Amino acid sequence: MDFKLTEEHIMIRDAARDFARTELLPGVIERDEKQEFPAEQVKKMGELGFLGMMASPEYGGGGMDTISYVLAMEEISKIDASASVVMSVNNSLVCWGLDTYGSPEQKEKYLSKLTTGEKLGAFCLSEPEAGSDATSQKTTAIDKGDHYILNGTKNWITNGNSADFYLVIAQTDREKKHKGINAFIVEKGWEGFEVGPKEQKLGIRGSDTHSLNFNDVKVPKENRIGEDGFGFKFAMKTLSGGRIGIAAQALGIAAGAYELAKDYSKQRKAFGTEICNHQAIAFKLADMHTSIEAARHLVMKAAWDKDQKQNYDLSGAMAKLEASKVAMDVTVEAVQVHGGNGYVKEYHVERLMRDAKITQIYEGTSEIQKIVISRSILKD
Ligand code: COS
Repeated sequence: MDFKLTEEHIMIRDAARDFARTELLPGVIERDEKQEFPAEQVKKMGELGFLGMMASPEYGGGGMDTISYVLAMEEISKIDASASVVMSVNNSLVCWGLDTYGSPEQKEKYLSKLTTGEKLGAFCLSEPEAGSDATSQKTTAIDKGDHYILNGTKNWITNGNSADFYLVIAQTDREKKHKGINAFIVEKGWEGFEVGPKEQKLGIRGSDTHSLNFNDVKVPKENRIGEDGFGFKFAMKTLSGGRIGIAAQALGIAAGAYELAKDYSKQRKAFGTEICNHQAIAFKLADMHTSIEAARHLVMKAAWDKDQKQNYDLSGAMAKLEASKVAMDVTVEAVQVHGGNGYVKEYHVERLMRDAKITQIYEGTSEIQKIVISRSILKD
């Protein structure tokens, strides 16, 4: 067992930390307030290789391991969780899905543009009536020979308006239930494809979340991913890895809030001394640090499992379940340590608290993670 990071890992982590501090921190409060997508910053993330970290170098990716990816995700999330969700979706749902299951032609045409940030991706599984119950897809893709006709609505889609390429899950044959589901690559601008209104959100307000409407959209057959009927497995496999990214995001939100609270406690004075000298505050910091370290071990273990080609459905679900809980607990405490200042925007912790909540919801709610975990531990 070796808990040491390699020099390369440290370099990647430090590069992400520098980027977050110099490029994302300025303006993060304003973007949150105005619900403004960090377009310029995302472009730079693409140029620096943060949008296709694990993808094959042959298609412009960084060819890095999952440990590198979660280290970078944590650093970006400490500062700006709206930017890190863009990074997470593009890396672990869209690029990974295409790299692993796409045809050489799909990789050439789509993946090579997504890894560099020239184009942005979105992953479209959720529907108004199919979020957790993912097999109940109402969106249909009817086979018309050399193409499919896509109809339906997708909800809460990250990068909804900013994306160029969308991986869309749809039902081709209802009788076959989940075995009749397919995944397709759909391009923005295709006839019949409309981006719906932007959601007004509690947190990650800089990311743009939209519903999408597909009205008789013609999708060429070569844009189906994998064999006929592979779509549900594709979604599940992809989300298993996505959950490691979101776990890293939650970890970063928690760690960012903790670092702010620790620094603040060393400066703020009450009753004649810095507040960190009061046990009431010091014990909070001790609890925060301990729970963050525990979550970090789960996140790293899940990333390691993935890198070692071991099954990571269970470890990824546990990492997401725990890290997202820690993100909620720690950010609430970070606001408390800041007292009145914690409740105002310029101290950042109130935003991190709002951002934390979504990590218990997207890419599988905490309740879904418990289904995955309990089924896994009970099966033998
Ligand atoms: N990898 C590969 N295949 C998987 C899988 C995984 N991680 N999880 C499930 N499957 C397969 C199953 O093996 C089964 O296929 P077979 O019939 O060929 O064996 C199929 O998918 C259906 O699985 P299951 O019967 O377990 O389906 P359920 O309806 O019970 O749902 C859960 C399973 C709840 C785990 C699934 O629906 C889920 O993850 N839901 C949440 C989706 C989500 O994250 N939504 C958020 C939107 S994305 S932001």
